[in-house]
Amino acid sequence: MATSEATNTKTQELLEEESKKLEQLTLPKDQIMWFEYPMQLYQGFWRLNMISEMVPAFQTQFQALDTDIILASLPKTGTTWLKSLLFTIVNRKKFSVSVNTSISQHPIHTQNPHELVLHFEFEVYKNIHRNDQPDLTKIPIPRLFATHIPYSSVPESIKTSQCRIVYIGRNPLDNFISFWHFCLQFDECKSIKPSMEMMEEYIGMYCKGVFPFGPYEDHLLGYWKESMQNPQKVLFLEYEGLKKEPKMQLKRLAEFVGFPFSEEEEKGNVIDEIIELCSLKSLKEMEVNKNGKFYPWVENKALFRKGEVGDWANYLTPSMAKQIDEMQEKLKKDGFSFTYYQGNL
Ligand code: PAP
Repeated sequence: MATSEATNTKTQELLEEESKKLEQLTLPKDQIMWFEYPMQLYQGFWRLNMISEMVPAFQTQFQALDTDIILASLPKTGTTWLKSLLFTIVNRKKFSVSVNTSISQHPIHTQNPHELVLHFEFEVYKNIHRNDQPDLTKIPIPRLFATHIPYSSVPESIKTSQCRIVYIGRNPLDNFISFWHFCLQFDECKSIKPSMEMMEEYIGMYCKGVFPFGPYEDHLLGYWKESMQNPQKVLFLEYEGLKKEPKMQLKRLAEFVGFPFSEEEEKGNVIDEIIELCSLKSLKEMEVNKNGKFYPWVENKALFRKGEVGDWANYLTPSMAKQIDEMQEKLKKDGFSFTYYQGNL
């Protein structure tokens, strides 16, 4: 059997096995809607139906290289920001960030960060339904990829190879508010008139883990535990930490991915220039992010909102905030608490 046929059969088998398991579950078997998008429980997390074929294809077909760098996150925790930082750090010899050279030639000016670092389950495997396997041989090394899939479900080769994973976590209150605003920007949701009742309903789902790639605590703890047991494999970053101490966090990131800043670079302006180039203000003003559209269902500009820590306080009632904040208690039971977000309820 040809390799591609064999991998397609494996993908098919995995899909069938999962649908049998789902039939036996007492949990909701039917699809549940997250805004206008149906999703189903798959291997313990909520998978959007739009990626139902891409996920098993990624799981069965992807072969990690030791040099790969994989960014992992829940949606709305700082993925776009980290993609821009990672791409800029790793490629700084090829694409200078110095203001003395023509900075506008940097790819970040013409491509949204999601285009520069592709998500496995949305982009890399998107044509798999046509049996069209991606050709990953042309991607420059180190290959940069991203995923929202929880650690327990990433392909074996990611776990067993020497490739590195950078995870970004964010406090659940701001994560929910960011998610809420983002989803209302989907083309399909523009006619929705949001109300407090609707927000309450979505908070209920979010807290039960019923949202794309949730549950929240399983996702965060899965990667965090791996980062504790295997610190050379997974680097755990916090959105709030990147906001508070960007320089220090960038140094950690660059070192972890094998592109440390030299003494000369540290003395010069390189780190500050990367921070500036990838800042929310800078990305927001770029033409590609003001008027472009990378994902078919949403405009690029929806990816850049306020980028503030504590913005939840402008939207949530005290009881809503308390409900979401209880998720931090779940994290504490497993020994996790945010370093940079103490919460102030
Ligand atoms: P994604 O999962 O759709 O890629 P993601 O990038 O993880 O979304 O999260 C978007 C959040 O990051 C938004 O937060 P907010 O809604 O609270 O404002 C967005 O504004 C913020 N963000 C995007 N780019 C940056 C950046 N360069 N610096 C800081 N925050 C950013």
